[in-house]
Amino acid sequence: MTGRRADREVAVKAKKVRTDLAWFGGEPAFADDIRVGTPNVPAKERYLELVGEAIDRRWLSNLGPLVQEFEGLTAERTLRRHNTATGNATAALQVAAKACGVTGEVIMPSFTFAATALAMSWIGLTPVFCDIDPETGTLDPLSVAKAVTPRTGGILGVHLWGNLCDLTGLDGVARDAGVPLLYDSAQAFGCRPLAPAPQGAAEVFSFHATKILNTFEGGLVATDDDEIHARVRSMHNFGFDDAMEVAGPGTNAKMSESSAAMGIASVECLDDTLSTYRSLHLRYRDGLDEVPGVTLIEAPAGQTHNHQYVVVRVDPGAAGLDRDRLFDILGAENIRTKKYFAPGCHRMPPYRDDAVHTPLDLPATEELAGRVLALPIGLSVAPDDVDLICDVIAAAVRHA
Ligand code: T4K
Repeated sequence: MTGRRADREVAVKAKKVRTDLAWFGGEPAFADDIRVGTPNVPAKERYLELVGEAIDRRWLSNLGPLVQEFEGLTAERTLRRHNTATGNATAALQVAAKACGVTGEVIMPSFTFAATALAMSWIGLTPVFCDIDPETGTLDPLSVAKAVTPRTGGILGVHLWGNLCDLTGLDGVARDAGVPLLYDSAQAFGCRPLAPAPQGAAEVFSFHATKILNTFEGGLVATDDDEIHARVRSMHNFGFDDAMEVAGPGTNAKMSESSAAMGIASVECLDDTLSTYRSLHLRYRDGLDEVPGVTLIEAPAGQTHNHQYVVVRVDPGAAGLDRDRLFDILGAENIRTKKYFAPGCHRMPPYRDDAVHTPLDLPATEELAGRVLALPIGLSVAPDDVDLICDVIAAAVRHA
């Protein structure tokens, strides 16, 4: 037995193992909501200092000094040659797709946050949904290869929950198809392959309030390609060239100085944040170890991970209750979980009523979408909170 495990058992004994549940009339485990997605604010004073300087400078947007500094700092984490900060990841996906020359149909997973698909549809591209690896939740290269047609104009992988896609497999499919490969890395800041691997023409990160590193709203396009980078720089800033003349198509996808201030303050202490997430993740692993039918989805080998999401898979046969029932039971305890990501995009309007998107045979997607539940994690979640959440889950399974 590990030292930490022994400590935990002592703590659990001292605390009284839960037998009652609010769902059945007991007192809620938490007086106030404990939520997935509560924003991290690891360095409020530093943020206020930086944003104060921006206000005094009277330079609040349009590629100001804080945005430039933030872009430089993120390069240490993305390990890409070029980084362009944006107002959010949805706009960044659109700029990246345009800058990479994606046209027509884009092959992508259905099992992702809706923004992946909606960002593409909004710029006139057609998502074509493929199935995923049932263990990692990421795009299955075999499913992608089968979906390639002459209409395919790009492939968009999603590093779901920070789990990197099969980089080599997807690179091979994209090369065979002769189309650009992009990655939606919205959930994968801090997740990099340990060995060199092809990482696509461009990738996009999110710094939304709920992400491990947030800039209130924010995103980033990262690429190693000089020409793609030049197009991204121009397109995210109204199509301006270096002389500030409109030289091509563009939009406004710029990050503000206020967002960059939050980003700088947060990235400066990112190592501590990552370490907190890692230890909370391990604590969940210990706490759920012996709960039948509730399995923590583990980080794949061969990469660094941010542990931004703690996702469990609920197998009703072994747990005696399904994911939706567990969601309700936890909600009654003021534990606000999220069904990340259900339903699959192909089952959402505007896709579900469109013959291109449905009916689709995506068995791994349907299975995971019906079983996964994201549990609270973040700088506002204490180790004791994790113990209590695990105890509630264990009690729910015992009751079932
Ligand atoms: N691609 C992927 C794969 C993505 O995951 C995302 C975003 C994108 C693209 C697009 O990135 P952005 O354009 O947003 O940069 C949330 C986030 O809004 C969304 O950014 C994120 N993915 C997604 C996974 O999670 P919802 O619909 O779950 O948000 P909501 O309002 O239910 O909030 C989630 C939880 O966070 C709740 O428990 C409430 C809590 N919360 C939220 C906010 C904003 C707070 O406690 N405080 C807050 O300020 O999408």
